[in-house]
Amino acid sequence: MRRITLDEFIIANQNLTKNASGEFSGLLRHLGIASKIINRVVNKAGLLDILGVDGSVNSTGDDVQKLDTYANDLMIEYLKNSGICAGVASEENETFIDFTSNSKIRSSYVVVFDPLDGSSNIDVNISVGTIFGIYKRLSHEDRPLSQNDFCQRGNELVAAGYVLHGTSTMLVFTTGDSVNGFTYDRGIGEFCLSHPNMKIPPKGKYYSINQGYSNTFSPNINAYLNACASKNTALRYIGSMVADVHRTLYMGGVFLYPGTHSHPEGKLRILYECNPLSMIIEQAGGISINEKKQRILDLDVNQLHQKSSIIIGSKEDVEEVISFL
Ligand code: P6P
Repeated sequence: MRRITLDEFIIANQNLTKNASGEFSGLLRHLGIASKIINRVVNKAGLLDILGVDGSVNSTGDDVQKLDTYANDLMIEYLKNSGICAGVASEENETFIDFTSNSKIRSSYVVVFDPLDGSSNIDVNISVGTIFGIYKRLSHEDRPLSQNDFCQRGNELVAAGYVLHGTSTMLVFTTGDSVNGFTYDRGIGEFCLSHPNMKIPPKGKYYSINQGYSNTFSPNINAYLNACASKNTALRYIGSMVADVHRTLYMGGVFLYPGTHSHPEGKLRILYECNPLSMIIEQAGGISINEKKQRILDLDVNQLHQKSSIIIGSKEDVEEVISFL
């Protein structure tokens, strides 16, 4: 049986979601187009002299990979030219970008994204991905955007998703009622529904953490790690959050990035890493909290690049971690 495409799915469900506007559906479609173009370049990066660092450092101190810059520029261009996005906030940009200031754009939505999460893995051909979240703007459509349009709690997201460039390329997103996965079919150039209504197993067999920092984790986290070791629990850690969380969604388990000496509040950014992935995992039946046991989606966001610790995954696995906190 023919699989339905992303466009067909969006149109078929446009009447079901609370954001039924065609504008919102158009935004999802444009994110799909930008992802296909990023995918084309990611898949032949070694042939394009587009690997490696471009010599700059981003707003959170990470070396910017050439492909980061490419993916970032592309996401900004496609979302701006869509005419249905009021502005964006990206990991790669210090401040947000207001598309309305010099054009007729009067969109109700803004998009936050990490254009290529895990990009330090690009040169060694390990999975990377784009993470995005969509909010309704708070400011009036006749007014310029402000930082408040972006610094919204995760539970205000109207949609969240990611595109994972791995052995296959998958787009996984939710609009708040279910999580659906689409696999990219290069033969027809379309994302096709391959994983409808994804649910995270209540418990998995992997925990995922950069154990190399264990001498800087809290005693509670180390007590949990010792318990994992005593049960010979398997560890899987890719160093690309989008890939580690996707495996956790699909197979169950828990991903942890606790506070460390270099990142006491945690390293991962709330706006465009923790919140979108937390919405996905919660919609799939999982839990996502910080090391203080606060729900990630409830955290106040005061800065675009604000960081948090995160413990995200299967209900039973996260509850086990909570028992050590
Ligand atoms: P560490 C990638 O740079 C990233 O932002 C996430 O994708 C990933 O989970 C994390 O950092 C890896 O950090 O400190 O383990 O190298």
